[in-house]
Amino acid sequence: MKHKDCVWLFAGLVLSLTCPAVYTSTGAPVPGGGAQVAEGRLSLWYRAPAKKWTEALPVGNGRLGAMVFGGPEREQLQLNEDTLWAGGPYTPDNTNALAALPEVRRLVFEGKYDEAARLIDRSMMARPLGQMPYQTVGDLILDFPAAASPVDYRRELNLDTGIASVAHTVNGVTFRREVFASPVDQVIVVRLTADKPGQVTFVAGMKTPQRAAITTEDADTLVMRGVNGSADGIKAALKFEARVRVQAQGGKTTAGTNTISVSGADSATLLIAAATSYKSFQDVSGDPEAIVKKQVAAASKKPYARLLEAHVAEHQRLFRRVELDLGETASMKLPTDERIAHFAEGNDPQLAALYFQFGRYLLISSSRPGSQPANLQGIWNDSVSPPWGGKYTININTEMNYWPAETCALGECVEPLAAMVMDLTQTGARTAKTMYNARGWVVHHNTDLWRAAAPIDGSFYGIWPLGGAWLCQNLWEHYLFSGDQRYLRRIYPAMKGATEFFLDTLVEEPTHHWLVTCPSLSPENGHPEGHTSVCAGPAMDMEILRDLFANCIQAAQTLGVDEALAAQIAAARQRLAPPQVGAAGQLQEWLKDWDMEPGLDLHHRHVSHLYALYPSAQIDVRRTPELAAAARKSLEVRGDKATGWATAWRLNLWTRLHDGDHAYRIFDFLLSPERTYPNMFDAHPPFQIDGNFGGSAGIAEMLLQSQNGEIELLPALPRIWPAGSIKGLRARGGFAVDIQWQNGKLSSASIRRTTDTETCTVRYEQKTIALRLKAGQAKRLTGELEDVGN
Ligand code: FUC
Repeated sequence: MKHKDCVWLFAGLVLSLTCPAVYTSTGAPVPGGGAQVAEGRLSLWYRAPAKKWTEALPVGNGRLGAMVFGGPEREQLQLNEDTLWAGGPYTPDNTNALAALPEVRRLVFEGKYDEAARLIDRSMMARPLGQMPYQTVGDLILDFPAAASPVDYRRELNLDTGIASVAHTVNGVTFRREVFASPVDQVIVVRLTADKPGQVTFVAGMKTPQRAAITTEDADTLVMRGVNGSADGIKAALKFEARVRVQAQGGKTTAGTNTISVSGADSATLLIAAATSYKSFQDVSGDPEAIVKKQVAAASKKPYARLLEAHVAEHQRLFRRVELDLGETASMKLPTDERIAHFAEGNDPQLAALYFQFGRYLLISSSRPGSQPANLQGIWNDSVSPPWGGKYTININTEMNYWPAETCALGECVEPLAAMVMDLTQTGARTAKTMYNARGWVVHHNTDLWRAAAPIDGSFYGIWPLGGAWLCQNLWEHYLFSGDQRYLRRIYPAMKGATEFFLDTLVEEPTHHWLVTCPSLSPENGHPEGHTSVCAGPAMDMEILRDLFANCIQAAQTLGVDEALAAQIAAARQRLAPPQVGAAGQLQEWLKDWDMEPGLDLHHRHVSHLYALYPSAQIDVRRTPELAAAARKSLEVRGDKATGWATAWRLNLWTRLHDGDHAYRIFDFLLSPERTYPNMFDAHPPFQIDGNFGGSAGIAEMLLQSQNGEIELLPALPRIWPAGSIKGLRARGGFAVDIQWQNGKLSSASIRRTTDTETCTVRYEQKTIALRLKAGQAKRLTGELEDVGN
């Protein structure tokens, strides 16, 4: 019998004795190692080094990222800096668009969709037709002396501390590596130790696919100076520099032309800094050398223990806000890759909790105040031309990245998204004026570091003007959860500008005289009248605009501004095309009932028209049961299995239909080797991080929803998790919520007020209770929703 079989036999035995599962509390995790890590509750761990990039482990501080491979003889740290993208400031707006617009609209309303698409392709698309890709810095390589078969190898990522580590033993000496990306000191730190003196020997070097020179300085520092790539005819405009200082304790450190060698040291600390000359989407005059020199000099003055302590404290300030316990089984003793491979067997609830926390870890590590927002790969990318450019695809993907932010108590992580939207109000105003002669701002289905806003990739994908409007919804959610009026004042111009663009560009469609977008499309889905997706007024557009307009009116009222404008917005909102139920009982994706026509891709990955069910709350099982039934029908037709992010969207949608078991079936697929790599990164495939974030959001939605003015406990609890607890989830209005359940039923809950909102209504199944809370007060509720005080 193989070792693995033994473990499974053991697991089965434990299960049969303790069925359904061994439930324990989450316990207090130990920074930097210890029992918690060994038990694997909050760690991903492996018995072998990473062979592929999707096996390596990610660390990040929002701005800097590294993928840690963990080879005993060769360590590879693939490095990223979040402003290293190709190109430079550019203006892609097509000046022929405005003249073509009336003719495009005429063709669409006459049903000549292919002709309209051809005209759009000729006259309205961005120049260049693509945007700039996100690019890798390169790699730090550490070569260690060849070792005769290391034993006791273990590689791990501790989500609670944000430390990736490697340990192995060679000839009786145990070596340990720790790697973290400090949000406090703005460097990636590598610590190399051995349990016997004088054993740390290695050569550090770098490599990169960029145009760069690698040299050494000061006998202990590696320096990579380079420039970014050009792309699609846009010239490279960025300088970048990466700097690695090697501080060895004991032994001998020597510099070669492009390597630093350490021999016979007791330990060593490496400080990695990287920066580019990017200051903003229109300013590339930064001095990366000055930045990285300063960062390395400042970090060099601190002992390793202080760097570590500051990093762990800042990471845990965010990470520890939420704890999830779904029960534990013997499966959790297995390495993470084996657990993923066996997840579908249904006896590893703790892996679901780990996946949930991994999504939170990734958001903390790829999106912090001051950094760029998380892109298609978060911050981790080993290529100069990654899939889809590693950009911001905003017809779903970027929005999904931020779905877990509010519910999972990571509201600060939205800040880079808000900052990007404020940039887009500037570039998008140029696009709105040039292409549509409209007020406000517009951005189509993609953007990049340079905040390009024009339609790209051809009419089939690109002529969709709702990207900015949808992003405003994410920003609004942050207000709903935080109640922060200063923040609302800051983002209001973005909401107002997005709205004004549509007040100027909505047109009346000839049949019902509804106000619709034109030209537009239902993201990436072709319709049956022609070979195009181009159409007028797809359901998703109307749904997003219903939200945008309502939120803009509410924001104006809250801030006491723009009364006349609010009235205009309300009038336009009334005239938007309404949701329609088609002949098959489905929610119509388009103005016309095209959904079931022959030749359509019934299982298309995008489920754009279901935006109204999630992330929006326009469709709801209790308030709009007919529309909810239609949405369910659409969802059934689309099916459960899709690309990573599209699977995660379906998961969230089923939670809103309050069908926990169906949601779980989808989650089960998401956390299968088909959709999850060994390092737990989501597989579109290829790697795309949105599925991770959508997955975490989906688990939160199973346990808590608050979109209806009520805090609903366990709205979609799957039967496979009969007992468990969650602490620290957030509800709209600004409440922190803890929930415990047993035998599939609520056993107790606690609601804590975190903002100015004093009252809330809590629901469990058919029961509700109204609570009034003082500032900071928490109230405990029984499983029957009885208020049992503080
Ligand atoms: C949209 C999706 C694709 C992919 C890309 C980045 O175009 O339709 O599946 O996720 O974005």
